[in-house]
Amino acid sequence: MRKVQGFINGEYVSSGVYGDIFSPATGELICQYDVTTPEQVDQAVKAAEDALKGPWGKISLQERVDILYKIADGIEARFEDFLEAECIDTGKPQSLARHIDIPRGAANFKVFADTIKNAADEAFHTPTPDGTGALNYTVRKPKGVVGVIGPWNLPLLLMTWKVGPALACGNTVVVKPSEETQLTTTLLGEVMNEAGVPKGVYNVVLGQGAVVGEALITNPGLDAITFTGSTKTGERIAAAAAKGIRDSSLELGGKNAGIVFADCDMDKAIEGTLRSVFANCGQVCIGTERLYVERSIFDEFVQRLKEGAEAFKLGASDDPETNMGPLISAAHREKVLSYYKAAVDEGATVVTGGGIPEMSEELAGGYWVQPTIWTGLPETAKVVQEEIFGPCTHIRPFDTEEEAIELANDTPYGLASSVWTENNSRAHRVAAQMDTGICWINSWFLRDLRTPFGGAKQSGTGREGGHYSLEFYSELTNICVKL
Ligand code: NAD
Ligand code: 6OD
Repeated sequence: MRKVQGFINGEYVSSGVYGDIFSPATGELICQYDVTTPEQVDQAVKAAEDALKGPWGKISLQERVDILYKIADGIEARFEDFLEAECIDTGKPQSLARHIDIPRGAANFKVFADTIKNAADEAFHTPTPDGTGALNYTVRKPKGVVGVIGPWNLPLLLMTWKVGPALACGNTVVVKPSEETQLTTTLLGEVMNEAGVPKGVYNVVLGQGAVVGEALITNPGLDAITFTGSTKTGERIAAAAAKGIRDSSLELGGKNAGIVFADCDMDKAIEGTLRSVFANCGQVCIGTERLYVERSIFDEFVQRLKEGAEAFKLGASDDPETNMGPLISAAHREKVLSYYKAAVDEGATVVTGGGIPEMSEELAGGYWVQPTIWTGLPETAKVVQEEIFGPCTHIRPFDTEEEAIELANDTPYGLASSVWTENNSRAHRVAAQMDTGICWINSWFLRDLRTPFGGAKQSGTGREGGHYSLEFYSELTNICVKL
């Protein structure tokens, strides 16, 4: 059986206390991880503090950039190892992780190496009463030790999305991956050593959020906390960060809407919506769980989405035919199934799915659910209001553009939205009125890592990506020179 250990000061460490990891695909015990003790969390933070004072704090920007490129090269060189680890942990199809999770793991280091290398900082010539003036310019410095806490849905992608810019800005990190998915975060320790990252710059602690996560976020040695996960945990992170006035970046939950106008390209809208609802078995924070479709095309759209949903091939991650995996855990399946039941209890028409699929004997113990579509519910229904994080969506007809915008925005969340129309004016007009951090027009999850990413309302605070990440991961000193 696989064993996973925390990574502190450049070495894998043991505590002798183990936690279990079960395969999402089969339900079998597949891995044991070494639960990091509170003393080891302190050691990890201390190692990160010391590394800031050591060689990492002294190397040139170019050397740091070169190291970030070596980390990216290291991930690419061990692509198949990362792919296998990510798919064992999550059960997701290799066909998905091969094109999204692992390449983004490498890209997150390259992009932020380029961003920091090309960052231009401000300078101002300031008039003074004596006429000689002053020059103001800014020096960018690391914030210090950054705590990085991630979820289980895109483990490598979302962890490196934070670690890449944090290291680019010269910080050191202590990472706590989700207790469900730790393989790629710990494997990255080997790549860090091979790339010449000094000891203590990248540390990993393992365990439950309520225990090991708490020990990390309450450690006064952290200078900032960057978090991706649920809104509920985000509130706890923000409260912990407030002690000591530490900065936090919070990328949280969503209840994302898609608006489909009658003038859309139907083939593209169906193809894109099948991805936005069902990719990663619906476990994507930017996924579409509410669809508003113009009445004249409603029946056709529902029928075609149903056909697409029923064509998904659920199966083992290494089967090239598989394009949908299981949910992450037994507990998460219970949660998703409770929403499937709530939809029926509240009077939904179940267009497709709604239960547990029949799987082969080998996979029968896994956490599988059917891709599911509902219609006919009021906006007040639980499955229309609350984030489910499963392969499901509710579809409702609308009659006017104004009505669609109002329905889409009527949620406490504000992460992502998508608009499907071939009318350019309408596309831009509607997108600009979406109360979300990102709005895709005729696309979904099309990413340019230089752009701001984050959530409005209860979907988070702050933006990361491109120079927005540099703002979070650096401390600025303005230097004012009297001339
Ligand atoms: P979660 O909030 O339960 O856990 C996220 C991480 O926080 C885990 O590592 C967990 O161990 C840790 N944690 C939990 N309690 C903690 C505490 N008290 N102190 C410190 N750490 C603690 O979220 P999840 O179930 O892993 O992920 C699913 C959620 O994440 C969904 O709501 C989804 O929308 C959200 N998400 C958001 C984004 C985004 O970019 N906005 C991306 C992915 C997932
Ligand atoms: O693409 C990204 O940078 C990003 N943060 C995606 C988030 C996906 C949520 O599950």
